[in-house]
Amino acid sequence: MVDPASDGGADSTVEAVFDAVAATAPEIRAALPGRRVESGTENASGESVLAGDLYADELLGEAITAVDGVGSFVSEEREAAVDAGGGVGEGAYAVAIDPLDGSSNLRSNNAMGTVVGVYDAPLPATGRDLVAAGYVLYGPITTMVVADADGVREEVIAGDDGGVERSVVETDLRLPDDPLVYGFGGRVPDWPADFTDYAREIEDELKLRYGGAMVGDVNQVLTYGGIFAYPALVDAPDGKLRLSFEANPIAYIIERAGGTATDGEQHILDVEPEGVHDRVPLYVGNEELVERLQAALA
Ligand code: AFP
Repeated sequence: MVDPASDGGADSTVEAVFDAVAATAPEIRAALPGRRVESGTENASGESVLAGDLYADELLGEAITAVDGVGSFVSEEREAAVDAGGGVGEGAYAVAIDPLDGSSNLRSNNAMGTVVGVYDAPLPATGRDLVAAGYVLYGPITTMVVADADGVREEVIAGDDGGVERSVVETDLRLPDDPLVYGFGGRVPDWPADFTDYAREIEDELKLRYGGAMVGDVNQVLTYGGIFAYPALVDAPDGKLRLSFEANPIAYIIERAGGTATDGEQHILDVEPEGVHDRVPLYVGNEELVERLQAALA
C-alpha cells in the first residue's frame, strides 16, 4: 500500500483536499441507506434534491473549507461560492464539487459518487485553470480516481469511525487503446439527428453501458475504453451536465488518461463559462471516437 500523500511531486494542498474528500467517504456511504428521500428543496439548477445530496454537501463543505490553501468552495447544491479565506489564484485554490452525482440512483441502489475539481483561479473559470480533479465512486467497493500533476491513479478507500485508509491500487491509469463501451444520456427521441446518426454507428461497434450516474459511466470508459456522452438535446441545446462541477473535472481526468472531451464544438477545458452553474453538452472518451463525433456534429 502506498500512501498517496508521500507520492512526491503532487501539490500538498491538492493532496490535503483529496485527503479531506476520502475522509468523508465512509461516513457518506454509511448514511446513504437512511437518506433516499426527497429533501423537499431544489438546487441552483432547479433540480429536486435528495436528503443524501444535502448530507454529502454539508460534510464535504465542512471538510474542504477547513483545508489550508483552499480559498473558495462551490457546490452544485449551493447558489453561491463559500468564502474559505480568499486568495484564490494567488496561492489558494477554488474547489468545486458535485457532492452526490447520480443521487437519483439511490432509490434503485445503483452506482453514484462525488466529483471534485481543484481550480487555480476564481470561479467561474475554464477547465484549463484546473490543477487537479477526481471522483469518489460508490460501487461494490468505494474507490477514488485522482488526476493531478503526476498523472491519474485509482485508490481504494476503506474505513470507519476509527479512521480512513487510502490505498493506491492503480498508477498511471490510461484509456485502453481498443474501446469497448459507450453510454449516451437523455431520451433517444430528444437526440438531434446528427447525434442519432453517430449513435447508430457506435451501437454497431461497442457495448452499451449506461447506468444513469456520470461517475459510474465514465469509470467504465476509463476502465474499458470507449465514449460517454450527455449530448445536446433538441429541447436542451446545453445538455444537462454542469461545466464547473461535472464536465471540467471529468474532461481533465480523461485528458490526463490519454483521451479527450468536447462540447461538440470545442475542447471542454476551453469553454468560457458565464456562471458557475452553466450547463454544457459533454462527449468524452477515446480520442478517435470523440473526433469522429465532432466531425458528425460539424
Ligand atoms: P442526478 O444526480 O440527479 O441523479 O443526475 C445525474 C446526472 O447529472 C449525471 O450523473 C448522469 O449522467 C445524468 O444526470 C443522467 O441523466 P438522465 O437521468 O437524464 O439519464
